[in-house]
Amino acid sequence: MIRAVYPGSFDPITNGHIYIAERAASLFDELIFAILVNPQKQSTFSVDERQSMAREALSHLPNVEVTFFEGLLVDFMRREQSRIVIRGLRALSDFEYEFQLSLMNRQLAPEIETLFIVTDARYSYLSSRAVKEVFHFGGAIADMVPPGVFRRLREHFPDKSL
Ligand code: COD
Repeated sequence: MIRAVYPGSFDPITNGHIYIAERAASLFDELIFAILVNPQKQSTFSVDERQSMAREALSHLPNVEVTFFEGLLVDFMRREQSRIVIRGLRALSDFEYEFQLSLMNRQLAPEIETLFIVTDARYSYLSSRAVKEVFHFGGAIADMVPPGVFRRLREHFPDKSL
């Protein structure tokens, strides 16, 4: 049984994240969608909100479990007995950060491997930050996020609702 972990901030989950989760879920027996709780970093949505949006958006994938973690990813991986980290790549600009992250994790835990899944062209411009910014300035984001996230954004920022 091979279990992989797809970690991220997912603040909030977007259609790009869903695409990567779908592809990873088709490759492994189990996929843990792991949301980072970072007390040092202000997030737009609480961990409970991020979890519930992700659970709703990934409910069509029976082998995906949504959870959260604090602290080092490698410690979480060891607790979950997984050696595979999944990350998504959009463009060359992602590469430097992802490369650094993966080498740092390998330094901390040599048994862990990072696997990259290339996004679909439809989602190559999508990020959680950009979605929130577009929404904030009144742009249309309904095609970029699942319906539950759109709804939560409207609840979170009622004065910005389209
Ligand atoms: N299409 C495809 N993939 C996408 C898209 C898209 N449109 N948007 C984002 N992605 C990918 C990202 O490239 C990333 O691989 C993943 O989805 C998650 O993205 P984010 O932005 O939600 O998550 P990050 O980059 O903030 O996650 C960083 C971690 C939480 C993994 C990292 O900070 C971490 O492991 N922290 C724990 C502390 C630790 O262990 N530190 C040591 C390593 S430095």
